[in-house]
Amino acid sequence: MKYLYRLVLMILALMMLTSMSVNAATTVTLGGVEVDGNLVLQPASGKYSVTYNESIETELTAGQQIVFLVVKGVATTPAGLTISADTIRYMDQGASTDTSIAFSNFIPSSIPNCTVLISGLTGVVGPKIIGYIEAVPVNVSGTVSYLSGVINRVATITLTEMNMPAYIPTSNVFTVQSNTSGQFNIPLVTEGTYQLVATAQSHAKYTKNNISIIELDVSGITGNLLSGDIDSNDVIEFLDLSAILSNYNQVKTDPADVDGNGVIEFLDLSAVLSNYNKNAVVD
Ligand SMILES: [Ca+2]
Ligand SMILES: [Ca+2]
Repeated sequence: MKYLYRLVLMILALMMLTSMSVNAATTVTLGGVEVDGNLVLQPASGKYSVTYNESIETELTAGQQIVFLVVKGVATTPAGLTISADTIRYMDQGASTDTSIAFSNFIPSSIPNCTVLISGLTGVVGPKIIGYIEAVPVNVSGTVSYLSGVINRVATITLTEMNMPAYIPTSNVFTVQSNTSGQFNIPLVTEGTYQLVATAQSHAKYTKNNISIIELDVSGITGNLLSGDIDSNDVIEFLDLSAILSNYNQVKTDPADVDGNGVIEFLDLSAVLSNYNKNAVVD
């Protein structure tokens, strides 16, 4: 009876250990797909290495030829990937030991979010996913135009990831300020499809949809914030005009001072008139 009690305790302890190791695995979202964080490869000096230890004893025998693939895209099963000449970012082959196969110091030809697979295991049909590589963040830059005044007005640029699945609680959001010439630079943007929104005081916002960030820097984005939207409702209309007229020739800090030179005057009026009845620009 005493031994049975000990046996039950040991089994319980083992079960706890097993569940602990499962809980300890973090999940990482790559391209909207949750993957085991333990399988996300970390580069050393820009190079990647991976070792696969067979999961059952008969998968490998010494000298077995194994094909190694790094494929663009992320999926939790190989069926979710497109494996073709266009999507393969690295390919190699090597001979295994009796228990493992290693590929060291490889560099994919480019680094979008990738899935790492091996093929040729005994008893495994088709390739098997053994890891993932995270995309290298890129730089997104461009220039927005607006009526820049003497108060060094700048635009706020917000880049928000679009079309995220509902189970992802938060989207990637990046926010920067432009300089007074409207130039902006957003560093470390991760792969995805984004919406850019630029706002500035007394201007209708500018929106650009479906900016695809894959693996290369994006530069040369241009956009136009229409000046004269004093009440910030993204259309330049009578309310904006009347705000100018009711403050005309006054020296004050007010959104009606479209060009930000400290006085509401003909420059502000002409900004409203030149965009009258126009809506915020969406590209
Ligand atoms: Ca308005
Ligand atoms: Ca002014």
